[in-house]
Amino acid sequence: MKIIHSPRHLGHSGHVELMNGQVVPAFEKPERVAMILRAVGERQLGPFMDPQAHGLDPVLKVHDADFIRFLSTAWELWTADGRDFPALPSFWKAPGMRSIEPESIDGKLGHFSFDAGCCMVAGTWDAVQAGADIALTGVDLISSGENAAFALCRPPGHHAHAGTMGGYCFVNNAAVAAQSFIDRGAARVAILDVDYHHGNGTQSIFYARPDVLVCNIHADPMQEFPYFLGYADEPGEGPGEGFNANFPLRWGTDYEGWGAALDAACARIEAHAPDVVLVSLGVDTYKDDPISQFKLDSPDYLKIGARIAKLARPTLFVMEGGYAVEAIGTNVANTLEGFEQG
Ligand code: OKP
Ligand code: ZN
Repeated sequence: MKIIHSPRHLGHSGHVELMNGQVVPAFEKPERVAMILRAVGERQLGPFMDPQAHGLDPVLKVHDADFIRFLSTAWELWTADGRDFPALPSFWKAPGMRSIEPESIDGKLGHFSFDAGCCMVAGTWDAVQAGADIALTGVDLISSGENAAFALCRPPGHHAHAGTMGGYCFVNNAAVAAQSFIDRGAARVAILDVDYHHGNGTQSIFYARPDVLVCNIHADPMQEFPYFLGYADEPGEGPGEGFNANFPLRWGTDYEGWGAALDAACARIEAHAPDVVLVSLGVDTYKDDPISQFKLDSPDYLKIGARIAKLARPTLFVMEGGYAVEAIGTNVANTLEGFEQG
């Protein structure tokens, strides 16, 4: 399958995050992409290709214009205050406060985020735009008849809401791609999010819609980030009721439990009869992931790919998380190889 990637992600580097209250180097780092490229290259899963520029119109179909304007100007505003170090939000509104975009960059950072997971540097916005173009180029490929493609986006996207960044995610690449499929004539899309963390942004964006089914397999938010969405009793609302399905699993889950949830999610997807399946591909379910608590092993990703192939639909893989850099390449390549052989 074609693998779309760009070196522009390299600009999003040298940033930090808060881990257990301490400032640490970001887990979501450029080496992740280098390791994936190496593994998929060695196994000849390609060919590789560059993304095509699609502009911001398809991004604005799922994201608020004021949020995108903020992302595009945040670094300029931050450095205009004389700050020559990474930008990090640290103020948020409590319920009962007002939803206002302040003039101050610190106020804006809080208004447009839900955590301190979205540190910004000079090259962040360019990397984020490249990520959206990578996902949209994947849509081009599937729309022109390819059976599968891999959009190697970085940073990830599934935690980003229409107007809010968080959890390392700025623009929701999978949501932008799903909406683009609909705008190009797909009647039904299914998003299968297999990242360790619940894809709260993707769920939220499509929560009231029946055309985009969202299925999430993830760590129980009672125990794990994002804590405040991703429970089993979130079926969708209004016309979207019945078109969101969450499969929260406890810390320590291995492939026995995880694979059973995958089967259940795939059954729900088959009932939806989607024109296209979009996989939010996180491999932070891996046993040695430094920020995660599931117990999947590298061979399990072959099984995941094979099960997804059994859906027998055109499939766009969009990269999300995975922080065990030494294994991320193997685990991604195994998923794609399992799909191609399945
Ligand atoms: C992004 B993706 C404090 C712990 C919270 C946020 C995890 C975001 C994961 N830094 N971390 O779903 O892999
Ligand atoms: Zn994750």
